[in-house]
Amino acid sequence: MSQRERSRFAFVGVGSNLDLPEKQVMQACRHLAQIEHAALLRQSSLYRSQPLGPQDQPDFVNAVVLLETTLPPYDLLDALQAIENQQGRVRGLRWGPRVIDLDLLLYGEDELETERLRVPHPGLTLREFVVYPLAEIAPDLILPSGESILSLQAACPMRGLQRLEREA
Ligand code: ROI
Repeated sequence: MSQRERSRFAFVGVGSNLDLPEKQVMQACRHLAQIEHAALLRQSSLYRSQPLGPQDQPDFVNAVVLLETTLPPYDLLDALQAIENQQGRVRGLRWGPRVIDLDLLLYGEDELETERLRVPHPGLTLREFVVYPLAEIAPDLILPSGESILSLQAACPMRGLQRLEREA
């Protein structure tokens, strides 16, 4: 990581429901750990979750990671999209199945609202597959709105979310 610029904490949501989802999520985490000018500080367990959106698609595997980075938000987004492309992401149906999906959930305290990027991620507070892994790796987190992750978790139904045991 370059030393001159200020670094930020960024949380990234990882999801997959195609082509061996657990493997895809683990591979994405390895790729995230290799982004230049970023360090992977924490990685949640993997979670199996029911699809949000059309139900005629496989369950998802989700995780959240914490990065510390000096990359500005759009450069980080470029890096996330490069990983998606590398893992063969094809942009199909809006809420359809996907090999890998990387969402920039939070970027420091920033609130960004542009065509390309909305941070905090608009679905964050309502998605159990984001809220629970976030609370696992950052139980002290306070969102830019002032809400704590633990209060969001208390209000968020699990909808069948299952934490997967780590492989030995
Ligand atoms: N549903 C779940 N459970 N997990 C996801 O990561 C996910 N991602 C999506 C849609 C299709 C909206 N549904 C999801 O993009």
